Amino acid sequence: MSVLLSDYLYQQQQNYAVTPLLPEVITSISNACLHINREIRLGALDNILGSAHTGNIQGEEQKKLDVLSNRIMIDTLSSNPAIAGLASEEEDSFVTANSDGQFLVLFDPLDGSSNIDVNISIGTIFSVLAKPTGALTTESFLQCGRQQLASGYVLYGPQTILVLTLKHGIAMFTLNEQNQFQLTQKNPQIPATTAEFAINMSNQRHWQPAMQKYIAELLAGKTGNRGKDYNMRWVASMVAEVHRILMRGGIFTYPQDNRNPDKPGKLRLMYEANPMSLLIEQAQGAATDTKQNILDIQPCGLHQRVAVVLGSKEEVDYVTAMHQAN
Ligand code: AHM
Ligand code: MG
Repeated sequence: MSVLLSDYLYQQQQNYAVTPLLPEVITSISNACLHINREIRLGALDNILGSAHTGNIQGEEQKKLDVLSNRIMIDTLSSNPAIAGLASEEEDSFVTANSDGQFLVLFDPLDGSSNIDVNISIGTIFSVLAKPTGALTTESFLQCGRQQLASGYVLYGPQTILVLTLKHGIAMFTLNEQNQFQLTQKNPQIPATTAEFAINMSNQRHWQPAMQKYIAELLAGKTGNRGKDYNMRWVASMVAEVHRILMRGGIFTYPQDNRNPDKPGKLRLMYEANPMSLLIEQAQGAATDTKQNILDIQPCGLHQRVAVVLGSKEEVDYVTAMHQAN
């Protein structure tokens, strides 16, 4: 018998001490993603490709679909009374939703923006936190990744796939013909070793020495000290890279580079690194910023950037140790 997202959420409530109303928050997120999915599938037919001719707080050009997805997330989630506040990669500051809400939702509404117009996999990434008591402020959101109650992503690829953790393993759902998320895989385990890496090689000249040395070792192949040939993939959509790693292992990194010392890495801690790191840990992988476990970083800003290394545990431990030896 098929298990739908609603069945799975009910089972989680029966089997574990899931925070009351958290399943409803996940349902709202999935409803928003179903709406985003419909828009993406229409593409040029709905005149939603191309630039919005606006920029976000991080100075990045916004696509029409970035703006639309952000709007859909905010409108859908604000209508759930359990949600107190929202933080989005595309918003300057947090958005107040419902004064009696108990949850905060943080999201990258459409990750992989450079792939939107070329029909390559993109996704929505989300993270759910409990709202601390008292007035809603930026500080309410600045909780370390380990405090997340749930996280996940929806991958808009050849299939639309929701991957979710409520911190009791991972569940993967595929969008079925009835437009419902149907459970298709439970608790994938990332193999501890791998021979596949993902990094944007065009930035090589900007990397720090430890990352230079690590990637050189991988490129040396069988005859180098790692003793095996490595394969490389780079989709330029973190959602697609993390999905591949959950399915068959691998290591993904967007490292710190020397171009902007004030910005350690490109990816955002609250909207990308934390939710993905929780999923990776729930699947027996590891995630660091080359210095510490990403989930232990105490955030200092909503849009904080961080270096990311995640995936197969032995490989992540190896590259992290190399950085510490430096
Ligand atoms: P975005 O949130 O603006 O789409 O940026 C994040 C994306 C990640 O999905 C991906 O890993 C990375 O940026 C790709 O960057 P690059 O284009 O430098 O390879
Ligand atoms: Mg992103």
